[in-house]
Amino acid sequence: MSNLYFIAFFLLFLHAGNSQAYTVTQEFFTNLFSDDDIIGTANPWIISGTNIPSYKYFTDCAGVRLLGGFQILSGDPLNPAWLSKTWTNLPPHYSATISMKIYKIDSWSSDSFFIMVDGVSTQIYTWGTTTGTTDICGQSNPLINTFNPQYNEFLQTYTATINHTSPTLTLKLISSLQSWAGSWGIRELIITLNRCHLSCLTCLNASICTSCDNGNGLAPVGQFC
Ligand SMILES: [Ca+2]
Repeated sequence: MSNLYFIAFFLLFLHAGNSQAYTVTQEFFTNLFSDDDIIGTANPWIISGTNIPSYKYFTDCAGVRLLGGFQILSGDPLNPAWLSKTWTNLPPHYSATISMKIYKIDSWSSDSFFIMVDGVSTQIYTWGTTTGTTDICGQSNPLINTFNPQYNEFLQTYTATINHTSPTLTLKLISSLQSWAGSWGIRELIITLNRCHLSCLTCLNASICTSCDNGNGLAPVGQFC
């Protein structure tokens, strides 16, 4: 290896060490949160839909607290319940990792649940009358002589890393449920950003800036500023 290559790799190593994850939010991990933590913060959640209550936006399901849940976030033929929150002034980044636990509660009939980022669906789950194996909250299955799983609950763990560069990120959750018969809730939401190198204004990934925030041009070696 020539000295020039050695220096180039050394510079790359130095710069790569400067990139880092940035936590946008981490919420709804305890069993103690309340409306104050949902709609009473400086950056409150927006909760909307025809059938949502005017207060108490949380429920408990089998010992854990959910944002939403049984008959808090349910359906309507025209305006089903939805949640949304926007985070602003995000540092330069190239992707976002979003994770949460989603609780399907009671009767869904090939209805879908949409995870949307900046107005675009990043994940669609479709759940039916046989989704879920245990009846842990919400309404109970009718006591009839045949197995009836319609009102069982189902826990969906979601984790995805998506391309994202905007300084603003809006998360919206909504279902296609038509009525009160089915509900949904979430908990343990985490959003992290995979940051650009600290010298970048924008970047393609942790190693390649596409513009600089300090008036400098891109360096000839390693694509940093
Ligand atoms: Ca149930």
